[in-house]
Amino acid sequence: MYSTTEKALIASIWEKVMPHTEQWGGEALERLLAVFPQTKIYFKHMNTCPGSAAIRAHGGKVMKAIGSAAGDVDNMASTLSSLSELHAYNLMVDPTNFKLLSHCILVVLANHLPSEFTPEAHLAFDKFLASVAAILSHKYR
Ligand code: HNI
Repeated sequence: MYSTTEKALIASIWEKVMPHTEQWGGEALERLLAVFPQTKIYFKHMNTCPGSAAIRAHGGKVMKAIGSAAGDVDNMASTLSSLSELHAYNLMVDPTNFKLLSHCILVVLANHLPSEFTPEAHLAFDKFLASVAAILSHKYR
């Protein structure tokens, strides 16, 4: 459950991300692969070198999916349901990796939004990303 304040914080951070989904999503995924190189195993079919266009484009897709959840936090589970099936049944991504990606996304937001990313916004967005991760991991149970 999200309070009105948390929803407002998530919406206001998302509003700032929206014009940069591709760029910032790409940066988050690039950071994931650099800082946690064990995650490269899932992207063997792509060029995972720093600056890879494929990784940048994929990061954009991930960030857009996060945006669709941020637009309606009360209905995230249904918004993300097909992605949950994809990650559990087809891609078989170990759920630990969702936490690592969430961390990288928070770092990218803090980098780009030094004044807006207050401790309160950080807390609300971290809670939101933890919900996204929980939903994407749900089908493993
Ligand atoms: Ni993820 C495909 C969203 C975390 C590995 N992933 C997608 C797609 C979206 C997406 C959107 C594209 C689906 C399509 O084309 O129909 N991924 C998300 C979200 C999160 C997430 C919202 C968490 C916040 N994915 C992760 C993590 C990994 C991961 C942590 C592995 C470390 N995802 C993949 C792989 C694909 C993928 C691999 C398929 C890529 C391809 O195109 O072949």
